[in-house]
Amino acid sequence: MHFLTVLYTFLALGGISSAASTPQRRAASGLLFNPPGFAPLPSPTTHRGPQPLVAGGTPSLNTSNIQGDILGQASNANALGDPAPIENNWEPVFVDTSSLHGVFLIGANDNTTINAALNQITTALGDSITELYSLQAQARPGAEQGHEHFGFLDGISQPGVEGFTTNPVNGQIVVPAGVILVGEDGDNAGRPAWAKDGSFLAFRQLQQLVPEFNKFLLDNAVFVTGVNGIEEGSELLGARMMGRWKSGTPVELSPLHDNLTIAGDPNLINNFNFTLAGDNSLCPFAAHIRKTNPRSDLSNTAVDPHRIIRGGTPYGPEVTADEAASNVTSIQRGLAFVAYQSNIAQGFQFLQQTWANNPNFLGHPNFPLPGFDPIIGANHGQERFTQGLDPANQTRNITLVQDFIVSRGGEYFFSPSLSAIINTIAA
Ligand code: N7H
Repeated sequence: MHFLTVLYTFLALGGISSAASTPQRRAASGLLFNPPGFAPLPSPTTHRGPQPLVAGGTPSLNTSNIQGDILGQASNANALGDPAPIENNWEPVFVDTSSLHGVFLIGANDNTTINAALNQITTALGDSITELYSLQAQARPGAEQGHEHFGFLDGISQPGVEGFTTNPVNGQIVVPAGVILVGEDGDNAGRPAWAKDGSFLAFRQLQQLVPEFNKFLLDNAVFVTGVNGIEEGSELLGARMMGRWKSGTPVELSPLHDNLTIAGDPNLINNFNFTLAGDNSLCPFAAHIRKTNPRSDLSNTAVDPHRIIRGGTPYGPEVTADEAASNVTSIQRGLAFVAYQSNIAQGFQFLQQTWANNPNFLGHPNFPLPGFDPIIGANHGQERFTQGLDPANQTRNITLVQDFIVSRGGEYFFSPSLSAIINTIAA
């Protein structure tokens, strides 16, 4: 589903117990927060993430160790590859999160509904909450709806969840429910019982430098027989960096040109593995979708624990004529990245740190090292090398001297199940 408008509102909460028993409070099912029961903070000096709710009336709950998850994102920025110091790039609200306690994600098809929902929340919770930051996201207009700002269709590949996904589309791998949902089969982290069926949320505000990205593609266009002209060569480079054409068609199935028949069929668009050529001639090992979901390159048991459900939405306006003409971004736009998983260390963090930022992954003895994920791979703002993007020359090193995605920070939250909200948190 593509939301026309999504508003992300970051809040500090205080005196939550005063509102906790009202019916309106129970209706606030979008509340995401770092809750009680996940309390053992490493130390006041190292913890930079959201504080647990400690308001009176909070049930006393098992405090199992989940430190890997609740260390805040700011303390994690270096490992994620963000440039230092984060103060230079991050939104201040994410740099010092000492009073950031929660986030509401509000999605609807129009602004009136969004504003009504926000109004309902603020009326119900009154002065027990303070809005610290708000990010207005929205689907892109017209034919670009569902596409992110670089122009690629997003949200195609999501794992199915065992016991919940009844009719997976062709090619959709169904993972054990515990990969996404706390306390289900496959999640052995030992969370408190009330947290069952909740999910951890990794939020990132990722700016995209669209004019710069487009210029890079034109400057570095790649050519093979049948691909003619700078436009086709630059489209091909973009598709090989992503692993999909802008329509969503995987390059593994259609390596040199887009194929709208595949793009238009939900049972074709995600129905592939990376073994068709047994190498990277169809899809580079470095491609974003191969780095973040290597599919049959590895066994299911090696890939499944690292699957995430993504729910990001673009934010910011369309590229202006001035920006397109100058190839320089002057207005911020990007992706309000949202990922759900039962364990952030195994999900979002692992994908970013261990696969996307690791030039040796996915190494193959017969091929040159892939280098960084050319879309999201991060090297503290320094240049990143990639190989295998040029189909005519597998050892050509295409170095990315600038990041086209710039982290503006983020935070980790816990999204409780509706029954946890009703029966435990608001009880
Ligand atoms: Fe990525 N993009 O539009 O450029 N991503 N991503 N992502 N991403 C995917 O297959 C994008 C980011 C994953 O199962 C597609 O649904 C952008 C982060 C995963 O085959 C496109 C940003 C992380 C997949 C993009 C961004 C991931 C995936 C293809 C930031 C994790 C599924 C559409 C601004 C750390 C792979 C699709 C699979 C797909 C884009 C960020 C992970 C087009 C713009 C930070 C797991």
